[in-house]
Amino acid sequence: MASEQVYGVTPPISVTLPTEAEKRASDALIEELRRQKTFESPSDTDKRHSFRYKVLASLQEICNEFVRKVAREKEPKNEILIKNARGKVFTYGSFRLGVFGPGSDIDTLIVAPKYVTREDYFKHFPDLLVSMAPPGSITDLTVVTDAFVPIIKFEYSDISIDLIFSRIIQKQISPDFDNLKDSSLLRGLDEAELRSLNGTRVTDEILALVPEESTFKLALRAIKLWAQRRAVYANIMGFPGGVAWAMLVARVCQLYPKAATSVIVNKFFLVIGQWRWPQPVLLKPIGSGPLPVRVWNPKVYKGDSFHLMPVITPAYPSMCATFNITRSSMSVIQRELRRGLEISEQIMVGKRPWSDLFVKHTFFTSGYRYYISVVSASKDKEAHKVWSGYVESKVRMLVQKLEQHPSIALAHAFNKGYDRRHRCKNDHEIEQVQEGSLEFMIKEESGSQSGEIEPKPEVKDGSAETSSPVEVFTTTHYIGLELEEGAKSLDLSYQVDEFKVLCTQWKKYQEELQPSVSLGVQHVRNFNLPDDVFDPGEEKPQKKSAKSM
Ligand code: 3AT
Ligand code: MN
Ligand code: MN
Repeated sequence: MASEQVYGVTPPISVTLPTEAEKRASDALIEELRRQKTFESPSDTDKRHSFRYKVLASLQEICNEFVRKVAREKEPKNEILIKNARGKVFTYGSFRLGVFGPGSDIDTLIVAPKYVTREDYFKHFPDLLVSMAPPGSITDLTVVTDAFVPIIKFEYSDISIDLIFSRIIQKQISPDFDNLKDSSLLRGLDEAELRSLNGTRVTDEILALVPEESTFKLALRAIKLWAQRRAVYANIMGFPGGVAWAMLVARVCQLYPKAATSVIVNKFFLVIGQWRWPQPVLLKPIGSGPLPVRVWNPKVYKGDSFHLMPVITPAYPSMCATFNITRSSMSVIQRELRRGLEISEQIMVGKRPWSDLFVKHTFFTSGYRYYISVVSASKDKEAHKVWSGYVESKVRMLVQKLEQHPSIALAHAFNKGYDRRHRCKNDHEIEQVQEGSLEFMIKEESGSQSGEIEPKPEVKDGSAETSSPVEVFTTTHYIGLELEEGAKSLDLSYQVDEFKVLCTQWKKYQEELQPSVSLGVQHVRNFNLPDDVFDPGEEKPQKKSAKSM
């Protein structure tokens, strides 16, 4: 008997083939995913898909021209080098994984020969891009040189592109160079370059490690939709991100190599919900490699032993994709996995529809009685991007401090921040906005998300208002609090102060951003939550009247 390939670090749990009922459940699931618009509408998907490949081909051409330009600049006499100068465009993210949806961007990576540096990339690529692409097709070009992964972002004929860069230590890129599997390609690279190559390497490994790609992709679409609806999708806020959810689904596919999509989704909730954390989820044994770089290992690195739900990337150097998970987010995730199991069990026996699985979260409607809001505010749009991004990346730290408070059982950070704009007439109004007031908020008209809005005509009311109104930008994060039974006091000033110190210690805050930005942290009762966190038809919690006692 020919032995079949075993995927993963243990033998499968079951190799049974799908039953008719399971196949029907898969069809119903795909039907529901369509209804929920996780696929592009079939009418124009082919057209758009071929258009995306045209955009990628154009980027490949621009990439080659860019490498040639650097070759000419650095080795003007080396004709052979210039003649063979080319780079290679790879993709990663949801496009590479095959779970591209209507709101997705295309995540792309440029790989260049060793004489091309990141500095060259940032110096030449943006201009070449604009001059080589069809006139007017490149918009919203943003260059972020000092990020964890340095990146150029833009829209190419309304397709969002994330473009990152790495060189490899080779004099030339051969015309048939088409994958990044070989770990020795990582030799001689700096950390940013390693991270840039990592996205594609991890995606490719995941795809290579699942027994049936099409089943994996459909199941992943379902789990991504579920995680987004239930607000447990967001790396930065302490939940798994796209890559981590993909690896979790991939592991379940390995354990049920022949199963139908519906079964994978159902078993996902079973297997991941009952996982014996902190045992890591691995798609293959953790490998060693040629570099003196850190590979995830809780026996060697104390820090790694604190990871609560480790999900480990398969490509060398293996890392934990879920190091952000906190005690609270873990219990929220587990609560959602239990819910998912309960509902999917009933779906599998025909007692409930798939739509029940994807019902929106109730974080604001019936989640908590007490919330904390974290408001980052700025008077300048550009400064606000920087400041709100930094504060967002620290909200998890506040969560961890709150978790330690004796009166708090759980501190649940909502997975997204709320961006708002306000128009203030004086310093007093600005202060109120900074402290969380929404009294001066500019109501965005639907359809004009970022368009400038005409200032309201000034109403002369006799009060002395000399300067013109200023616009204030805020981003607010909400943390729901579950109190310990019988908890009385809720003095969080120590935790809040520590958090503020943490944010305002930032060099960039001290040297550039202050005093045009600020940070406010407030208590909010559920009945005082702002209207805009509720969808039409959702019921806002009401204050219980004292008389009803
Ligand atoms: P979409 O379909 O685009 O919504 P996606 O999975 O492609 O889902 P992203 O485009 O946000 O998600 O991210 C693609 C990959 O880029 C995932 C991760 O490996 C990397 N990445 C994204 N954001 C960050 C970040 N802030 N730091 C490091 N890596 C990131
Ligand atoms: Mn993407
Ligand atoms: Mn992206």
